[in-house]
Amino acid sequence: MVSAGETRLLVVANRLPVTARAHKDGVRLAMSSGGLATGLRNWQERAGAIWIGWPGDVSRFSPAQLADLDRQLDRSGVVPVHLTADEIATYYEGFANQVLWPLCHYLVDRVPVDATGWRTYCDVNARFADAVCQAWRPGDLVWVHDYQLMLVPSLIRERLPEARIGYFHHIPFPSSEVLRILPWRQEVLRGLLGADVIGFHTFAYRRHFLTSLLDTEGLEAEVDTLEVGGRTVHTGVFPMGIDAAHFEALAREPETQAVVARLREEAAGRHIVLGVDRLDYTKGIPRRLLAFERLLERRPDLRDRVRYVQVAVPSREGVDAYRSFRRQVDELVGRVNGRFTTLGAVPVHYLHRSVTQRELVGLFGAADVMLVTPLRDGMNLVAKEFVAARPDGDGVLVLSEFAGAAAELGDALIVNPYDVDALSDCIERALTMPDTERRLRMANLRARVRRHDVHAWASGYLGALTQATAVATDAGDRPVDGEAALLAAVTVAEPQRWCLLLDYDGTLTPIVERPELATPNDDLLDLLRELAGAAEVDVHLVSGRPRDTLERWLGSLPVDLWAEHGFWHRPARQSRWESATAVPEDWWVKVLPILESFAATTPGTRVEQKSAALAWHYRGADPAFGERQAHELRLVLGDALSNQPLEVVEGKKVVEIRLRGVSKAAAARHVRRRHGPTRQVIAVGDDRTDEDLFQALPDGITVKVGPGATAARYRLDDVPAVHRVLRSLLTTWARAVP
Ligand code: GDG
Repeated sequence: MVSAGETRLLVVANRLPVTARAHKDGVRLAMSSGGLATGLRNWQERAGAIWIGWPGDVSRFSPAQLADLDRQLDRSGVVPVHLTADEIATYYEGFANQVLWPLCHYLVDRVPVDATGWRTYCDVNARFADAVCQAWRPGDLVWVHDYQLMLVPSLIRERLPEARIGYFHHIPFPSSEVLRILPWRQEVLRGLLGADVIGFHTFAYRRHFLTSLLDTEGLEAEVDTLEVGGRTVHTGVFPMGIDAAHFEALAREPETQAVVARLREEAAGRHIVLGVDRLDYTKGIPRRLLAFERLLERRPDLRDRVRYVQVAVPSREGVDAYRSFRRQVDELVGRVNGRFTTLGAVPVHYLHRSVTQRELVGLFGAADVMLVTPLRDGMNLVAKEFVAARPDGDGVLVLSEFAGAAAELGDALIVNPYDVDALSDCIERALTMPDTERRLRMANLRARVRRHDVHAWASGYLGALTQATAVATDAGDRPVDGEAALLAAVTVAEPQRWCLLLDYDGTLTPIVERPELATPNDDLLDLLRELAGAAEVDVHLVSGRPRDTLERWLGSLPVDLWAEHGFWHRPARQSRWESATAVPEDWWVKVLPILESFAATTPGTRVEQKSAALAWHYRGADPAFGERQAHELRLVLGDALSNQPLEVVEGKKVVEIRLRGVSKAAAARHVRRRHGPTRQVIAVGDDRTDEDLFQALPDGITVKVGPGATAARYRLDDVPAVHRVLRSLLTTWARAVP
């Protein structure tokens, strides 16, 4: 595995963590420390990180200032992708923020009817990919960020097939029913699949992504990985944290304590309820104001005892929806204040501006109740910052169930932000919560936020990316693609006496919808007969199928048959089957009813009974439902089979339960016992169960059919390729024998 100490990181994000200001002689560059930059600090110090992205609007810079900017960026390890005003209006404000942003936040009515910008989105994504390809060196890790750049992973992959690419999605990934509204859903999904590791904040987002792939592309995940064009794509859940130590230290500084004291003094004994958000329609500000209004209606006694401070940071003001949203919020604030302001107090203090980080932490420290009630939010870091900024262990967090943070911060008061009455009750509950409960909840929240901070997040993600791509950097560990390489290996191998161990389904015949229809055709039977008839060649068919099927289909051939994954063996030219292990009589009693109940409730599935195994086949089920049921079945079996001599084996669209220790490796052991090293073994298979065979033959010529991770040394694309190779071998062997 490559360690951080040796590996450069290319971070690709729409906006660079820099601000450039022009002055008369040139440009002043300030690096800002956003969450991501902070999380990568350790990596940057050890191995170096190069940032690639948009440095902001530099349209007013003179040519000399632009040249100065590029020089300084270069010195700071930053590669700028300059965007024109038109590109920003179309790609960023147009497509990313007017189409993808509302869609991912389930606010489909906000998507303009004349959604435009797709072409520019593609072009700008291509420009980012160009910049990455130019900066890239073999071994680098590339980490692409967020919804503005969803096509970049595949655009890089096309040009640098061996690149190690990660992608992290910072906003919600919507349900597949919402994503399918997007006319370019397929392009966007395919864009992401260029990555090796696709990261999300929550399990739900990952689930939605995988369901979208199944619905749109027919691509199925095995737990959390996907096989795409011969590559393995991993998906993972990495909830982003904050620099908790920094917020805590800032909160303890005397200057910050002074801000807290001043805010409390100004509130003159009133409770402070706080909201801090970008002024964005996803953040739930109008319903929050309505809930506060309702509270003051219901509880006149609170009217002069609570102050609600709302910081609304100006955001995306170039987008129409944000301008009209601002008016809506202004009006609501005016209405609540018009109704409830007294000569002594204004209930809502509304700041439409940003604040310094010290003011922000001061506000956190002064608040009795923090309202984080977005309608949807990828994570929401403000919730975590509030918690970290409370070393006094006090304060109540009210958190929307639709913020990613809710999946982690169960000790907050969790609320449905669409339910104005519930939100109003929740604010009341927070204001009147007993001291011990407040402190207990806050203590639990603080433990979580401190432990899972931004450093843990960045190293967790990059660790996963490093590990997932470690094989790709070591060509020696990878199966060699292609028929030519395999034939060359056979031709040079000594001795020239052979054992062929061949799987059946998916290797010699294509996988079919109904397994009973996979009968061998005459071509295949001829091929196998000729192979078995060649001098010094033994052929073994090693299948998961039951004895009677193999006998019916292949019994007339002079080959060894292995049924039920090596449990039964019928030597060539004999009629008796021998079992490899003694089978306890009632081993299936517990398992069969479970499988039958799954077959009954999952249309299109069926149970197969074998001597030493039971299998639940779900190829005929609705793909998504079948996968979900298979997952459920594994969980149920996990409980039911503990302490039993049984194991669960995954196959293609089949969950199989078999006696522990029974595997195709039995066939490998048999030929080794019988012939020792005097015969070279070629083993060919496509399924997980064939991996047992490959692993038992470390010095054999092992061949995986189709994509996917494998222990095999060679890879063939498909069944026709297997037939071609076997035919060529026949010719080679015929020539070798006089
Ligand atoms: C996206 C996702 C996800 C805000 N106002 C001021 C200020 N801030 C800082 C906060 C916080 C950050 O901005 C906002 O982060 P959020 O997480 O709340 O939201 P988004 O910007 O929408 O970010 C989001 C995030 O990506 C990370 O993956 O959590 O769900 O939408 O750090 O403190 N900072 C200062 N003054 C302000 O007025 N100094």
